[in-house]
Amino acid sequence: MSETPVQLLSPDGELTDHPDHPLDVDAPLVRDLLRRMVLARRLDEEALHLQRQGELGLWLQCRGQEAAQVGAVTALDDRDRIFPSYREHAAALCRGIPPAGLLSQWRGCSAAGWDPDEHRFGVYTLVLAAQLLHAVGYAMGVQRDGADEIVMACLGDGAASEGDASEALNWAATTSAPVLFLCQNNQFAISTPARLQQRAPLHQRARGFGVDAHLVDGNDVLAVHAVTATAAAAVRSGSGPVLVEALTYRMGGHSSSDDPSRYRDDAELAGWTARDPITRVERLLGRRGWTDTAFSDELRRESDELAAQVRADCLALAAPGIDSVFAHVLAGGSATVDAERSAHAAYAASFLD
Ligand SMILES: Cc1ncc(C[n+]2csc(CCOP(=O)(O)OP(=O)(O)O)c2C)c(N)n1
Repeated sequence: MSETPVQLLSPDGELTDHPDHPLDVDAPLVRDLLRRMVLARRLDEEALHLQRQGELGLWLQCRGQEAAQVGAVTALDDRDRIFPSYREHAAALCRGIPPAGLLSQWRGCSAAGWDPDEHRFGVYTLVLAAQLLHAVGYAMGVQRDGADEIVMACLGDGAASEGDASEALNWAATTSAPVLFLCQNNQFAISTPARLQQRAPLHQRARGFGVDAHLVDGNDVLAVHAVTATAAAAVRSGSGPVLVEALTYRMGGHSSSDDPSRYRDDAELAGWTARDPITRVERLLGRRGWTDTAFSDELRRESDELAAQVRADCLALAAPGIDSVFAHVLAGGSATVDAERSAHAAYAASFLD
């Protein structure tokens, strides 16, 4: 049987304390978390519009998952390393990745639009769960170097069904690697509901591997922030990996290519809409008198500006020359790749236009 998820903020905006996950909640913290979620949602919406207008090949919305990502990343230190999957746009914004960097992959302009070292944020991984093994391997290196950082590895409920996920959990447990696994259980793996692909909830499965685990309301940014802070402190103390399962909901389709109304019903969607991560924080700010017109006007202005910037930056992304495909195959180059580059150049030159 699954346990009750940790919650600090009810969907009505009512705040309660949790004995195991204390958090000093004040206006600056709540405003900061809200701002990050609002900007992430605006980026997400604008990117979807761009996809619909043919400017992006594909977009995978993170709408609904802003609290899980913002709550978790803001509970880490900047030096901690994150290994994302492919829907972590809100997390990426928290790490200062420029929106154009995020969009360039989905516009087909690059395989990764940012420097993972600069932002301490790995490239998006589309092969499910592969990043978990990268994260554990990296964390084992951190451990051997005695480096002052921990690693956060992101996965979805669907990725948890991959063999690589079990392998990563087991390796992390047996080596006591400093990894915090963040599972955003958004209820679906494309069209497959989580209940059809697991008999035991993921937080329980993690414990079976010897990985301590927490279950949290993933639409409650304060709860995710508090639980991740507890988990990060444990991982940092050297006591081994921890998994945080954030129960959330993917409000959009799996990607801009599918129609979610084919596999889920309106009542379910309405139930989760009532638990929207942004609305409940706005309610808290209202209840406490922590908001005013100046704050909301400024946030609206900032998000309009972001949307305009996202659009302008996207349209300015130039298609890469074919040479770049050959340039990044092998460090130092190779005669075979050079021959292939020449063969392609000759082929391209054979066309009349
Ligand atoms: C190894 C592998 N198998 C299958 C796929 C196809 N695939 C892409 S996304 C996806 C579902 C992922 O669901 P989840 O991990 O819950 O993440 P979400 O997309 O819901 O964020 C699948 C099966 C893949 N990308 N990689």
